Amino acid sequence: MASQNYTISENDITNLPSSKGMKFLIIQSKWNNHITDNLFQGTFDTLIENGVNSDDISSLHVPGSFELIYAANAAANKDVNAIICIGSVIKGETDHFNFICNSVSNGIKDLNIKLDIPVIFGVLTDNTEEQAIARSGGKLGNKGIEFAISAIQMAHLRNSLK
Ligand code: DLZ
Repeated sequence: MASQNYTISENDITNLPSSKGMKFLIIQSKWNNHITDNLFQGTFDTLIENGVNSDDISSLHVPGSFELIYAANAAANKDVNAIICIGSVIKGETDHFNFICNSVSNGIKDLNIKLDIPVIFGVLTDNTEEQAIARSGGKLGNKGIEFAISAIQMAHLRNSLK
């Protein structure tokens, strides 16, 4: 599978410009929190490893991934360089999975068009819990690392366009 060979975490992390002084907001969905806690940790640790001061990382919690959109929009007036939305949607027996995945991906896409702040789509959309575990600190790594790297890259891109 393509994602198994995607090594953004190893390749890009060494080439990132320093992020000292930058501010990041992480919004974490508590649904499937055994997954999102690990994603948060991977994100947080990677920001710190790249020079971000822990005082410059703020966080908010929302009940489920659907609420990430409201929170990111409402928080957009905060003094941050990028917002990282973290969630985990796992397919169940009903169509709810599709509604949530479509709403959240479209909602975050809309925020990126509307807002001046980059909003990172840090939402895992897995068919099984096993897949979610594998991507949140398991055998396929921790996608939180990639969310942080994307946020840093987009924060620098935004600065370069000002
Ligand atoms: C309702 C629901 C379901 C069934 N599954 C998930 C999920 O897998 N991941 C997730 O983040 N949230 C889920 N939710 C909750 C919705 O995101 C939302 O919180 C509720 O529908 C209330 O608006």
